[in-house]
Amino acid sequence: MTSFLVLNGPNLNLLGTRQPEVYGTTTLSDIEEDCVAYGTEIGISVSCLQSNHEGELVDAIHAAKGTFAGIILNAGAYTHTSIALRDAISSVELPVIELHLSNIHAREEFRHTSFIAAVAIGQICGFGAAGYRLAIDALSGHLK
Ligand code: CA2
Repeated sequence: MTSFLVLNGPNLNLLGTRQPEVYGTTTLSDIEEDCVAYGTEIGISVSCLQSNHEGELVDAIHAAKGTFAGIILNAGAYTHTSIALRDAISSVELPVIELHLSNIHAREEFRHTSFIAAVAIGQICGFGAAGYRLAIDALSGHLK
């Protein structure tokens, strides 16, 4: 069975507990459960991981090679700073969808820059928690 990794970065463990006006009221556990359930519905095995640590995210991207057909990545604030994550994505040659809950282009200028975008197959942002299902569909469509 095709497997996808849903990888979430720093502070996303706080979803649903603070700043609901920006990030909504859905918790990360809700999102992860929904990704797994949606995967089951469409015949894709979905695994989820969250880390607040850049190196752990790099390790997870490396480890994905050979296990997962692709990665859905919400790198949080590392999106705007991390050459290490970008290099990790380039090195594994797996399709990656860059995902954000908020529309990063409609927010502060520093969020308009993504180090991930150039090595991702595409970016989904601004659709809140629903973006994760959109990303699963996009990744699965890309692999067909
Ligand atoms: O919109 C997104 O998904 C972001 O990746 C979220 C990051 C932000 O730095 C990116 O620019 C856009 C921040 C995640 C912080 O999540 C929180 C959730 C609840 C309370 C506080 C932070």
